[in-house]
Amino acid sequence: MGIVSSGFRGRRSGNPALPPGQHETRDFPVLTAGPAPLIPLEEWEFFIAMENGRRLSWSWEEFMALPQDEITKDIHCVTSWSKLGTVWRGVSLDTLLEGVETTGGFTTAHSYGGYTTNVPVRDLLEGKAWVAWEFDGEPLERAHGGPARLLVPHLYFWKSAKWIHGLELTGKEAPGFWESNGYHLHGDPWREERYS
Ligand SMILES: Nc1nc2c(c(=O)[nH]1)N[C@H]1C(S)=C(S)[C@@H](COP(=O)(O)O)O[C@H]1N2
Ligand SMILES: [Mo]
Repeated sequence: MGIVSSGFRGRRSGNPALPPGQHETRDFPVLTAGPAPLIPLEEWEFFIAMENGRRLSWSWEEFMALPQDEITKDIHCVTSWSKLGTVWRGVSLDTLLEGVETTGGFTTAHSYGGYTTNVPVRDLLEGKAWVAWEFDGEPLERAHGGPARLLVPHLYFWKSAKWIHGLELTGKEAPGFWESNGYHLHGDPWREERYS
């Protein structure tokens, strides 16, 4: 057998960067359930609430003093658009979760404004997730989650909670906003974990 033509790849687009059922978009759609909250930097914090009752938090200034990563990743929305090669700056969850104890291994991300989404700890560590505050070299626009959002690019983009406030470690997986409304508990685009 020679080269298999891309016409025989079923629902694949022919672009190996695109998960099944996705198409590429060049612009950056805004998808928000409800109004965008406004969080002044003086009031902003990022917290981690542990199962044992301990709580860590960083002010904006403290957060900015942490090691910063530049991240180039493809993002995939469950509504079928993907945006390839997006460039971000932020603090990795490896840095933020360093020394944090968890017995359960699950988290609920809490956003300012009340949005929640659940993500297992194993999907946040080893260079897989960030709290991102810069997009394309500019401070993250409010519509896209500024001052800062969670960025978990290997899962569908609903997991990347905009206006992130903090992470609550939980003993078992507690479905967040979209996960309680029919979306998949995990959300891996390469396995098309769209709906439950
Ligand atoms: N706080 C909050 N975060 C959110 C959402 C939301 O409604 N509120 N929508 C999610 C969904 S469904 C998607 S697809 C992405 C959209 O991000 P964007 O508006 O920057 O494209 O944000 C996710 N994070
Ligand atoms: Mo979405």
